[in-house]
Amino acid sequence: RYCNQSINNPTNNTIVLNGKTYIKDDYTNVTPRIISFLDKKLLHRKFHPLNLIKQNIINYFNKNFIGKKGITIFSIYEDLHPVVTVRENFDSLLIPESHISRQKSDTYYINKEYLLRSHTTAHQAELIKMGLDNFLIFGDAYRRDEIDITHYPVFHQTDGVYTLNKEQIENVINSEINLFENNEDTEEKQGIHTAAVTKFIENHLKNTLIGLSHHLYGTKISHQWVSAYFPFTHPSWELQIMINNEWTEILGCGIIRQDILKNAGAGDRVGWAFGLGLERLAMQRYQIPDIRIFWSEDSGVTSQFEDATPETKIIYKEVSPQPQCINDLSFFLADDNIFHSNDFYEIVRHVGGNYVEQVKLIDEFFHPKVKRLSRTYRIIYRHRNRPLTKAEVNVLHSRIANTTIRQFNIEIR
Ligand code: FA5
Ligand code: MG
Repeated sequence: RYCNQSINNPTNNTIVLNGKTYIKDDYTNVTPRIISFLDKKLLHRKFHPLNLIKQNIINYFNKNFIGKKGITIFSIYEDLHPVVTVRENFDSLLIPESHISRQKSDTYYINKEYLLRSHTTAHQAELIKMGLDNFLIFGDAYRRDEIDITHYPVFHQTDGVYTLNKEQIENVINSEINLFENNEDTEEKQGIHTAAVTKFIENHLKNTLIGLSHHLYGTKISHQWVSAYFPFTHPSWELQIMINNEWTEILGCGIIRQDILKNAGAGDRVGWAFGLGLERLAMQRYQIPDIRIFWSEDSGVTSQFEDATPETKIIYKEVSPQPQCINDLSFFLADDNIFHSNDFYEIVRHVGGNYVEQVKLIDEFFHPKVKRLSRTYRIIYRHRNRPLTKAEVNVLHSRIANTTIRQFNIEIR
């Protein structure tokens, strides 16, 4: 895995991904840069905003869909590899041969058979075939898209699928229902579905997703359903919510095409599916202004989400483009003056002012020989408008040390 860069050089005619070798052909358009994103795994990073949103969505489904045995009925998939077949990404979802998303200009192909999934929906048919009735998929998706503050060639999606058979629906509505008939498709429904079952799934789908948006944005938001088109659902809708006085699309959804269920061996079931972009949700929830911020390793960004839970209200603060200057301060505390870290932070704030971006305790231990408590604080200096010189940071750092000596009688190590 770690040698992707050297293996995937342009003179070589193979690409190695996840231990598997692919032979390049005239479809190949993935670049080493795009391939390098496969190892980033943002959704798995603790305290990453996308991970927090993921947890939040999982919490909603866990809370609202408890089965007979007291456990959630949605299985969760978050480790499915993003290299999939053309069949999985397109054919299994009834996406026609001529659809524009299949073009080399829109999708990252490994070769004519394999590609980097352009949506997490790519796994839907396969999971249904495995016998799963209800599931959520989380993963990275890849598209040769425009690049602006809301689009990036690599982003993250969630798909949800919920299916039931006749008996399960009858248990819910407490009366008999016919699922299937044999008619032509209309704008309102698939020809194979009865009007009654179409209405039942539509209501269940809309209630579930309005519940999800209330869970994420609070119950005061306004929403509207707009008709949409996807080859794999009919009818289909987009859910829009009002954010800063603007209608914003947050997800696409619809009633699963019965042919997909039939082909996957679940023709006796009916159901709904939805798909949403996680960056879009996170940008709204945390007021993150630019999609590139999700890829930042700058501690000025990552520290803002540290120790957060999915419920924590965080408003993202813009980070200075100036370089950081990191200085540690280690000292022994006086036996009779074990002060609180907040008291030290007060000194840093007072002396360092706007030159300090972050300060935190990074180490504390009791020294067995000298029998004294030792602490190390890390201070990250960064000015918003200009780079700092090492010399001026050293002056500030000494001033903080001297003030702490005077106030708490510490001994610098
Ligand atoms: C889909 O991808 C469908 N698979 C969703 C779906 C699933 C519908 C199941 C019905 C049933 P769409 O192309 O609209 O739909 O993408 C879904 C979301 O992905 C978008 O709303 C957007 O939030 C996000 N997205 C798409 N392209 C990008 C991009 N380049 N950068 C960031 N986010 C993107
Ligand atoms: Mg869309």
